[in-house]
Amino acid sequence: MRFDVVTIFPDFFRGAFEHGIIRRAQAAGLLEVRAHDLRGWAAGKHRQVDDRPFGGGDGMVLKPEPIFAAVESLTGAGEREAYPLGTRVVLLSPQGRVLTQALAGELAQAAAHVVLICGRYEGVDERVAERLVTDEISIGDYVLSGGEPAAVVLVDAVTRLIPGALGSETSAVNESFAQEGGLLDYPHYTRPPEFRGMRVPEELLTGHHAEIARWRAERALEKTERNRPDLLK
Ligand code: 9D3
Repeated sequence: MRFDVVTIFPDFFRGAFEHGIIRRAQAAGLLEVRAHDLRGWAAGKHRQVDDRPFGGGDGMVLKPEPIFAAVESLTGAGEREAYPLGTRVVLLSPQGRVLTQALAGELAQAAAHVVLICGRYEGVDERVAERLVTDEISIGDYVLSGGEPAAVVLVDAVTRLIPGALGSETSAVNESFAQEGGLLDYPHYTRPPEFRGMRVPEELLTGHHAEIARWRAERALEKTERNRPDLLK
């Protein structure tokens, strides 16, 4: 699987893909991730990537020409219908559908090449969404300054679902259950059995598997009721 991130802040991604599972998946040849400077596709002496909005208003809008040139050079096509099979062009924007574990799974399964376009606060010329974008995606209902943090989140969530990217395949299956209508995780403890007056729950020290399972199920339900009552609906 290949990710190409198109951004006006390529330095934001320095180090972002050099840790943990993303690094391992790249080393194993399962994944390639590159961040590209949108300015490299901008024309003219000033390499201008943005301009003032028609109709007025604050701030600047990302111009269509450099983004079309970027997508054309990365996919070989200048319109959605002509992309090679398995190509997705994602616009990260607050107007997108919200990223879920199910959507991450769909991308991991169906996509071989994902181009991620990072928007900025002021916006992206709508003709990009109209002609180029296959998926407009948000990572949640809060305001970011741009799509860059969202691109890192998406690459992380999708990469862990690429077959072979995780140590064990079972953990990905368990996790997707835990966030798609299941419960939140139960609390975890390790040594020492007492730390600053806080004791590890007795049930976990007994070695009785049925009692441990019951304790974990109860605590998971308790935590879900407290932090994510929406998941119990
Ligand atoms: C004034 C209206 N705002 C839209 C709701 C403007 C606006 C806010 C933030 C326009 C762009 C942005 C920058 N954010 C992103 O590009 C972004 C984002 C986000 O802000 N939240 C969650 N997911 C994403 S993905 C890209």
